[in-house]
Amino acid sequence: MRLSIVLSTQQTSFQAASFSGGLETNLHQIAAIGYQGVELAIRDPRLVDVQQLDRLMQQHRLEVPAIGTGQAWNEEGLSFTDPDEFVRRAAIERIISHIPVAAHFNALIIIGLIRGVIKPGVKPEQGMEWLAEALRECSRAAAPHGVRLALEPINRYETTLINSVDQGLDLIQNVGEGNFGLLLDTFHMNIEEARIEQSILACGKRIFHFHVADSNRWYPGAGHLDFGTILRTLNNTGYNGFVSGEFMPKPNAETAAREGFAYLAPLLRRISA
Ligand code: LER
Ligand code: MN
Repeated sequence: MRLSIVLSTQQTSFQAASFSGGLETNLHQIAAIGYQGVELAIRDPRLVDVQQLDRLMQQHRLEVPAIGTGQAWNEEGLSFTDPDEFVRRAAIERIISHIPVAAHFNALIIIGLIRGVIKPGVKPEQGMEWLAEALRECSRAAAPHGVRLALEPINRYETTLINSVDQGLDLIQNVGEGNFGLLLDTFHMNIEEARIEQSILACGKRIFHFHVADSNRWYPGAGHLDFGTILRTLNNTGYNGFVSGEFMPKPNAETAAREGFAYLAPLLRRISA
């Protein structure tokens, strides 16, 4: 397991984007701290120069394990479960438009808040049906390119759809595509799961990606989560992807990234020794 950190390619209103804006400076800092990957939050792939990004990644020897897509919901209101079929279609097309970028970097596509929330007047069963259909369509479009999709169970204060790992596993059954799995985030699990380690084991090989923040959504080590047992359990599932820091830039982005790395890197070394 290696460490990456979330970086928004645009300025964003999302609180836990560890870094945002000033791409070159941020990549330089991230690589200098010792991270081996950078998870890119991209609102719209049309606004991104992939060749330039690729040059920067190579220059700083950084991989891109995953692409975050939630800004299309936060900033444009696109969602798989909006009552307006044109909004749902635009959300599906937006996710499909990430596929070439994801394929280029061998990254997976994160389905976070673009799943939406159940809006007034929409029956929950209808919302779940739209969600499963959209995920099936996007997974099928991504499969021939070798791209995987990972849906993130997100706590109840941010969405009404898929808060827990159990609900995520039911959705996986329902969608029924091999390239569709889950992204687990310790911040959300701390709110929704009875026992974080058990939920990690229950998800097993369907863990496609992993976010870390402490209980207070500060960098790991700043709260009261037991990352020793959490990461050992993750390792025991056979997961060997990136552990990606998604925490608030507090007291500032660089200090948070440095402290998080200083806490996690020795832990990961011990676990894999
Ligand atoms: C995104 O990865 C996340 O964890 C959510 O809290 C987005 O709002
Ligand atoms: Mn997350």
